[in-house]
Amino acid sequence: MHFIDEVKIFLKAGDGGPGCVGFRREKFIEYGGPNGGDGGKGGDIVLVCDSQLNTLIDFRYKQHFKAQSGENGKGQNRSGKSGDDEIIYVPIGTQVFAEDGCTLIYDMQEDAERYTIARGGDGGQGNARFKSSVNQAPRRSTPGYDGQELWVWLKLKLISDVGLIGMPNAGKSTFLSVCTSATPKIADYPFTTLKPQLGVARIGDFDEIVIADIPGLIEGASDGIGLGDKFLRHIERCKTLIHLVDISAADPIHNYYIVRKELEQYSEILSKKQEIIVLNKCDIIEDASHTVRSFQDAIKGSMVMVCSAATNFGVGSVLKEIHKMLKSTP
Ligand SMILES: Nc1nc2c(ncn2[C@@H]2O[C@H](COP(=O)(O)OP(=O)(O)OP(=O)(O)O)[C@@H](O)[C@H]2O)c(=O)[nH]1
Ligand SMILES: [Mg+2]
Repeated sequence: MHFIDEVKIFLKAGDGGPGCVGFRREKFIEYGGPNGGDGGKGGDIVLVCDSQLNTLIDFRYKQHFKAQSGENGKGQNRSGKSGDDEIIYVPIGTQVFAEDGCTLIYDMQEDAERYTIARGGDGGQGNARFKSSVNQAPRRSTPGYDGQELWVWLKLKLISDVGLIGMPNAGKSTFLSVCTSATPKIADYPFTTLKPQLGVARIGDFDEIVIADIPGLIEGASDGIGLGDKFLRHIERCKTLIHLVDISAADPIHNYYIVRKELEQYSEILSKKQEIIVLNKCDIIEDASHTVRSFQDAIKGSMVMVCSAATNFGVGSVLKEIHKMLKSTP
C-alpha cells in the first residue's frame, strides 16, 4: 500500500565567520605586520539515509534545522573554527522537493547515502590577506558569507508491513487506534471505515511497523457487495496480515471463512500471505479459551491469539508476534 507521507522543513546552513583585523605586537618588533586570520566556514546541512527509519513522523515535532556558524578569525594568523554540519536522518526512499512541491531536487535511495542540501557560507578573509607592497598595514577584512537557506518538501511513499482484515465491526479501526497514533473513525455499525488508513506502531525504541486498516469485507465482496474488495489492492504488498475476528459473534469460525473466501477470490498472492488470527472483543465473553481451541482445531497453520482492542488487552502480544513474523519474512 502506498501512502505519501510528506513534510515541509526549513533549512539554514551556517554563516561563515568574519575575517579578523589584527597586527603583530611583540617587544622589539616595530611595525609587526598584519596577522588577522580568516573566519571559519559555516556548517552544511546534510541529509543522510537511515535504513532504520520508516516514516517522516519525527519531523512533526521539528521542522527548522540550522547548522552552526563558523567562528571569527583571530590574531596571530589563526583561522576561525568551521561550524559543525547539521545531519538530518531520513528513511530510504525519501524524495526531496523544492518549495514549490514538484521540482525534484534529490532522491535518497541507499543506506548511509549523504546529500548536502544547503552549503555553509565561506569564512571572510582576515587582514593578513590584504597585505601588499603598497599597503603594508591593511585594516581591511571581509565578513563571512551567508549560509544557504531554503524550504524543502520531504516526501516518502509508505509501504505498509501489515494489513488488517476482517468483517465490518470486528474492531479493526479500534485495533489500529490503540497501537498507533492514528485516529480512525470507530463506531458500532458496519462500514464505518470507508477508505484505507495507515498507522505506525512503535516497537521498542527503534523499530516501527506500518499497519493498514481497510474497510470490512462481507460475503460477496468480490462481486461488489458491501464496499466490494477493491481496497484489497492496498494490502497486496503487505508482508503479513492480521485477521481480526469478533469472538462474540454467533459463529466466529464461519465469519473467518467468509473473509478467507473473499481473499482467495481476490488474488492468490493475498491468500497465501502469512496471517495471525486475532479473536477480538474477548472482554465481552466469559471464556475465550473454548473458542480459541475450536479455532486451532479448525484452522491449521495459522497462529490464533486473543485480544480486546477496546481495553488494550493482548494488543501488545499481537504486535510482538507480528514483529517477529516480519523479521523472519524476507
Ligand atoms: N467490547 C468491545 N468492543 C469493541 C472492541 N473492539 C472494538 N469494539 C467496538 O466494536 C465496534 C466496531 O469497531 P470498529 O473498530 O469501528 O470496527 P471495524 O472493524 O473498523 O469496522 P468497519 O470499519 O465498519 O469495518 C465499535 O463500537 C467498537 O467500540 C473490543 O475489544 N471490545
Ligand atoms: Mg473501521
